[in-house]
Amino acid sequence: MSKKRVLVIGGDGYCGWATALHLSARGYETAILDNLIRRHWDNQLQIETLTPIASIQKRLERWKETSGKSIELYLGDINDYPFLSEALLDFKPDAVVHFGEQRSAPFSMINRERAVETQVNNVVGNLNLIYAIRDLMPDCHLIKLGTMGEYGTPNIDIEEGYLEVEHNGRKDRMLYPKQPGSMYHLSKVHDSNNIYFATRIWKLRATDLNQGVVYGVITDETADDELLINRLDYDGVFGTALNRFCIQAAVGHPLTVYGSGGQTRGFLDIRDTVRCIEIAVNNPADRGEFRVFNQFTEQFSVGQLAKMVQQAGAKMGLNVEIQNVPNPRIEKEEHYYNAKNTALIDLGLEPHYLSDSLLDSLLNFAVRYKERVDMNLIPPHVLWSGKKSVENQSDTSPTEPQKSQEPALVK
Ligand code: NAD
Ligand code: USQ
Repeated sequence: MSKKRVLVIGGDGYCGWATALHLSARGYETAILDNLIRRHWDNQLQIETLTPIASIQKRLERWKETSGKSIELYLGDINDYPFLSEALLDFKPDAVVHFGEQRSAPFSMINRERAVETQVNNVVGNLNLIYAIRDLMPDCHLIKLGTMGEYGTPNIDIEEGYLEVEHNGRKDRMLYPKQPGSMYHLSKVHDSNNIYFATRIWKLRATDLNQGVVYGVITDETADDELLINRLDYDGVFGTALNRFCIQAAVGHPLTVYGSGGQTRGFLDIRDTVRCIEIAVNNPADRGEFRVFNQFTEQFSVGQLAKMVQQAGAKMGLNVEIQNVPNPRIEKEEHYYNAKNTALIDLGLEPHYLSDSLLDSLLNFAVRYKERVDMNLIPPHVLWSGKKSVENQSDTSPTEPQKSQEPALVK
């Protein structure tokens, strides 16, 4: 049986690049659609990934040279409906994997403009995709990256998407209540509601992957070639907890645990991200089904992660300090957290659990590129309260145009 055709939207990004190569290497006809806006945001905020990433064209040329496989490229914005429609009609995917969103919680909390930009980019892009699939290829399987942060941190167990509710003697199965913690996480809730609607009303087939925080950088296809290397963000806007801690350890910066560090989240290795997507592609949702999987493999508090990095660093001779910095976010720092994650494992996921060897390899990787680290990019500068951080007290007032002060938010 011929392998499926998979369009990876956001295929120039961290999860998307690793996924596109993983699928291509395994014989799926793969295409990438991306408008490269993430590279533009990096430029605007004057941040760079730890790793020097090549242009998407150079990446794809090198992939063809080394693997003998072509990945088609559609350069454009999914908010541009004619472009999106043409790309879909041209490639004719069996499945669309949708990674193509603004994915940083701090970015979405910089100011009103960034909140609007995040929600318009994410919600409108996703809506366009829903309508394009409905009108052009209703049998196509939409695999949408959601986030565990849609649920927030409720004081009850987190189920996979749905909750059985009994109320006044009657029962129903309803979407699990959402309490997201940022304008970005809210955009994912809006996406989920829109996709759920499309599956109920138009019988589309969709899988919502509520992914936890991803860590790591090496996948089989991106490991050994600088032109295929993946991005690894460490700055206070796009960098995520464990990746940041490893890079901080490598450059001798105290690990920035926000607040008391009891914040608990689901985490997964990027090698499991790519495998989860492949599993979703191979097991499409039924027509009319809105399937929700919680895509993480383990739960940790950020304080626990910092201690693990400290111990792994000590074995390498690094003197790693942990610093509980004032929390720039408004979030619970001590809370109950117990999220289910059995659906992907039932479909065959064999998790890579967080281990000393993974931490060693991440730390070594960070040490290799440490000359590229700009220490000023490490501290968090975006405050959930909307107030300016101490460093920016002298900036323009919030009523003045905000765009000009953004570079100062990321020093
Ligand atoms: P990323 O920023 O590295 O990549 C996103 C890619 O999407 C970028 O290449 C960007 O240019 C592209 N893009 C954004 N808007 C677009 C648009 N309108 N049209 C076309 N392309 C567009 O992000 P990532 O870390 O790879 O995350 C990918 C997805 O996975 C996101 O939806 C994110 O919410 C989700 N996710 C990520 C993590 C994580 O830890 N990185 C965890 C859970 C969920
Ligand atoms: N944190 C620290 N120190 C840091 C960075 C973060 O203590 O230096 C804390 C945060 O306060 C938060 C937790 O770590 O409590 C997670 O923060 P994060 O920046 O690692 O992740 P988050 O903002 O939640 O967003 C990331 C991705 C996003 C994805 C989400 C999955 O950027 O795209 O949706 O992880 S989840 O968290 O499950 O919603």
